[in-house]
Amino acid sequence: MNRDIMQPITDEQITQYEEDGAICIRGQFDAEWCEHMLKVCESNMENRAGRQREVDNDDDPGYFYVSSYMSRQDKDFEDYVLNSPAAEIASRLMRQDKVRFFYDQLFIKEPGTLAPTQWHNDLPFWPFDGNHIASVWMALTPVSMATSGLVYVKGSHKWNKLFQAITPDEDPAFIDENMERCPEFHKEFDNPDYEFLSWDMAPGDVIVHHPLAVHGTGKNSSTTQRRVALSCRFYGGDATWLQERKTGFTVPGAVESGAVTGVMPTDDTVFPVCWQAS
Ligand SMILES: O=C(O)CCC(=O)C(=O)O
Repeated sequence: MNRDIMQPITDEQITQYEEDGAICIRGQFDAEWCEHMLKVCESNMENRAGRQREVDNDDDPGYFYVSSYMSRQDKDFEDYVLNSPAAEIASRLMRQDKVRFFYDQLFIKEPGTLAPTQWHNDLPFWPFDGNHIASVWMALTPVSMATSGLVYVKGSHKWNKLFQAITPDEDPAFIDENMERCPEFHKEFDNPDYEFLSWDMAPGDVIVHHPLAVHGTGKNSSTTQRRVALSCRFYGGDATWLQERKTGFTVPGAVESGAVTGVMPTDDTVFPVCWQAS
């Protein structure tokens, strides 16, 4: 399984990430990573390492499974976080010479799942502030808009807006009533005021997005194709802790390790360095 990126991240890709807030990067993970991590992610639905959320409504023939912090309990996820090319990709797109790990999150939508991923941006979910927090969302199955692929509002990271954090199960602990609910942008697909980005993806392709990029998905309309994606968040640069954020999101060990508002957390156990330039 490859540790280093398989081809350089280009200046054009960095500019695209900065301008659009999201970019699809292909061909950076070898087949062994893709096959191995698909198995690891699928078995997580059985062994349940990490912290789970799910949508399993009676009126939904599918099932939406979300797990976070698997890497704290499962060596295979830890190995991916620390030793796959994901951190280097994030680092280079953010023009950072070093990134730390924030958390990993798994999203599985069974065939026929009606539950969307509601339109949102990520920063309001987290006790963090800053621009240099990139999510690397890796497709482990074929993904298209029909199978609940992500759609982004191009350039929305520059609006400097925080929208209410809506978890898949709509946990009220996350919702800051002082924030605006994110508009339902699928109703704006024909509106020329917005441009939307989405990609058909093969296993091993990744989308990297900015913490303020607005994104969401529709249902998984396939009757046969499960959609599996692994999202890892890395930070550096201007990222700082924000204890006062109203969110149900807790980072195991963070406060005990001395994370304080306005300062980048640098505890090497809770937030290990995953990649740095040599
Ligand atoms: O995969 C999904 O449905 C949601 C992913 C997402 O919102 C994220 O990784 O930030």
